Amino acid sequence: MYLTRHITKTGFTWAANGQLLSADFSFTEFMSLPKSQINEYIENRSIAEPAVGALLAPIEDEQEVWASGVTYYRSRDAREAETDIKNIYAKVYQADRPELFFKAIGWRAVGHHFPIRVRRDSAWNVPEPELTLVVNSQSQILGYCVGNDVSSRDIEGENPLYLPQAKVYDGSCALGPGIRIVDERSLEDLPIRIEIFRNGKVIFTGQTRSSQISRPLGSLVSYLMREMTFPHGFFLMTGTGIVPPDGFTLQTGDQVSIDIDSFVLENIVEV
Ligand code: DO4
Ligand code: MG
Repeated sequence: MYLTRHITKTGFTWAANGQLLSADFSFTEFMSLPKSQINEYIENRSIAEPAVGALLAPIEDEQEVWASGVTYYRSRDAREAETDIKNIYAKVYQADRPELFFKAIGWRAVGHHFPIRVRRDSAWNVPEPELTLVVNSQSQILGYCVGNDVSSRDIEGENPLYLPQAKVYDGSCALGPGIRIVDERSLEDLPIRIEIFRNGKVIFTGQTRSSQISRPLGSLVSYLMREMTFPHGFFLMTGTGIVPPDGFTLQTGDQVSIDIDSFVLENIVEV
């Protein structure tokens, strides 16, 4: 099943497999149902009318977006190099407890073809292509969307305590294009690819696979839910395994295209 959220004249509407869902579809209710009931919930609300409006981020105001850090060796390596405070990334990469941080409230996430941003007070910025889990209130992984954890490397590199400023600002969280509802096991080895275009030319490409994540996906979910309830479900970015070389920084006008198993999220960097 493929869920999408679309702009309408009066707000937004949801669709499943390209067909509109009736007005009594509630994403928050959907995110609180057991996974075994979601197909029936959707079938009962499907209208034989195609969805046409542009895509919005497949999330609502009530859901939070959380993110994981240093779950791939490449991320551990890049962070160790960007700071002179040694070992904290190497330690968290090996520790039982993962690095988890708050990324965005639902309304701040931007969707496919909406602008992303770099901070005006930062000179070193990168996109982070991340498999993003969609998790219901009962801690079941319903599926995934593509995520971009746009980040400032110099702000975090100056002092890791600045992480919230490096990670959380307008235009730093992109999600989309929709939500693929899948079996959790199918997420274990997905191809993840990024292309960055400047003036129509590819200036960076990178690839990895979700099997390179150093921890089971379920362990990220269970750590996040240890002492927090999510009555409306949540989204969890699972970390980046692709970091452009140190000389690279995003610029206004760059187009970032992230592909996870042929599911593509595209955004342009705006001021
Ligand atoms: O510790 C910094 C954050 C790392 C991160 O966002 C990632 O590994 O994806
Ligand atoms: Mg990240």
